[in-house]
This record gives sequence, structure tokens and C-alpha cells, in this order.
Amino acid sequence: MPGATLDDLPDRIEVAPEVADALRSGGPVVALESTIISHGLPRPSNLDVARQIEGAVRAHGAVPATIAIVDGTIRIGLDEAALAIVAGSDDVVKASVRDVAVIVARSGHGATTVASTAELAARVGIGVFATGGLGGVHRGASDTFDESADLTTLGSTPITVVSAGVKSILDVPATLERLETLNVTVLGYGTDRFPGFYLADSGHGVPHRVDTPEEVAAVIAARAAIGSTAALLVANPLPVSRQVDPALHDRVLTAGLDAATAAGVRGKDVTPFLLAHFHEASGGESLRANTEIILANAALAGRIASASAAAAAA
Ligand code: PSU
Ligand code: MN
Repeated sequence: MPGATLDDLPDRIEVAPEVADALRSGGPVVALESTIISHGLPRPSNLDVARQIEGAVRAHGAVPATIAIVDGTIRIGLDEAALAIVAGSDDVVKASVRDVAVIVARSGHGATTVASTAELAARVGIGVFATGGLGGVHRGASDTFDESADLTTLGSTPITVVSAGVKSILDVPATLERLETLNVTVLGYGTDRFPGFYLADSGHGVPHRVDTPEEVAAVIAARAAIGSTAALLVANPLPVSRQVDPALHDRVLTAGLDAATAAGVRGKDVTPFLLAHFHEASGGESLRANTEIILANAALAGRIASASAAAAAA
């Protein structure tokens, strides 16, 4: 039912014309989050990376829909001016699901996380979404209860998310357990191993493996036929030759976790703090890897959206 939800949108949600056209005609669309631009990547190169992410989606035949809140309007698909605000303004708030309405009510700017991007994308009928790495269960969560709303939201949002696993700053086995509990389907793309974001292999396996966008499209079609209500996670690893050196990774991670504890960082600031620490302490290596990850995921999401649209039209 492409476009079925487009006609009764509140005026606080604005779908870019190109995105609306694609949705109405059943064409391939890929949602993109904006927190990675505002809070996950350093300025000023983040704006150029944001453009490259959209370019990677287009290169595979799909229309990119970067999602953010600009001046209190939820925008599904950003123009150049909106992208520049997300990348460069100090007033952009990291907006998870629970924050979105507050930012809208106050006419503010917000960058959407995986959770809020997934929710808003599904709301307008977008079926595929690319990010770098999901949020998940933080280390020490049995004391802090710090588990990303990305997980619970994906448990109740029917969308396909392409990510390089979950960020390696997290408790990966606990996150995999939660994904199972929440009924999130997990597919390894071209691998039997669950990726570790900066690392090709987190040390854990995946329940199912696929090797082509068409195989993913077949799973998407089966899920739609069944009426599955949770997300499908396509875990797409960096090639081993492009991963961050594991010894460097472990060194930087240990120092970052210690620094976060020493600085008393809590709640929604934990993930941006650790990512920034990585970018500074790894001598640019984590930034290189993070950029390659998101570009590869955007490209794969474009291929999956195109294969899925072609299958639906056949
Ligand atoms: N992946 C990245 N960089 C990021 C994020 C993911 O490569 O900045 C962001 C996403 O927006 C994700 C969020 O939803 O981090 C998770 O934050 P938290 O752990 O506070 O839920
Ligand atoms: Mn958290």
C-alpha cells in the first residue's frame, strides 16, 4: 500500500516532493537518520558525508529520505539548507522517540536517532532504512539500565534496517539477546557472523545468512504477507581488510569507557561521548571506518529497496 499513509499526514510532517512521488508510485526509497550527522560525525566534514550518504542511495536507484526536525517541522527528505542546519547548528537536539513531540511543540531543531527515524519512516510508508550501527545494551546496563530505545522501537516497527551490527562500545551479546526477545529478525549479509561495527566480526554468530538483495527482498515480502510487526535487521559488515585494527580498537575503547565513567557521562550523552572519543583517540581511523560503514550500508539499502520495489511490481 505505498502512499496509503501519505494523504492524511498532519501539517507538522512534511514529505519532500521527490520522496512523496516515489512512495506514491511504489518506487524505492531509503530513510536515513540524522543523529549520525549532528552527533556522530565531527564537523565540518559531516555535511559532505551526509551528501555522500544520499549519493550512495541514489547510485543504487533509490530516493534518499534523510529525516530530521527543522524549525518544529518533521521533514522526511531534506534539502540542502535543512541538511546544513542539521550538520552545522549548535541548536540541534538529539531526538529519540520521546523527544520528537517536545521539539515540534517548541519549534526547535532535532536530529533523529535510529528509533525515531524508524518510527517516522514507517509512519509515511518507507520500508527500508540505513544507519551506521544500532544503539543497544550498554556495558554495565545491569546496574545503569542503559539500553537504547532503538531496540524496543525496532521490536514494534515494521521496517528493514541495514547496519554494521551494533556499536562495539556496547554489550554485544546482551544486545543480541534483547533483539531475540523483541522479535527482531537478524540476517547476516554475506556472512555467518554478527558484525562488530568497527570490527568485521563481533565474535558472535547470526541466526540466518543472505547473500543478495533479492534474498532480502524475498524475506521482506514474506514478512509483509505474514503481517510481521517488528523490524528486520540486515547486518552488513565492513570487509576485514577495512576494519579498525582490533588491538587499536580495544585500546581506544578501554580508555573511552574509563573517560566516560570519570566524566560522569550519562543517558543520551554516552553514545556521542564514546564516538567522539574514538574519533579523537584513534588518529582518524574510527572516522574513516565509520564513514565507510555508513556509505556501504546506504548503498546496500538502496539495492534492497530497489530489489523489493521490483519484486512488488512483478
Ligand atoms: N550509528 C553511528 N553513529 C551514531 C549513531 C548510530 O554510526 O551517531 C546514533 C544513532 O542515531 C543511534 C544512537 O540511534 O546513536 C543511539 O544512541 P543511544 O545509545 O543514546 O540510544
Ligand atoms: Mn542510552
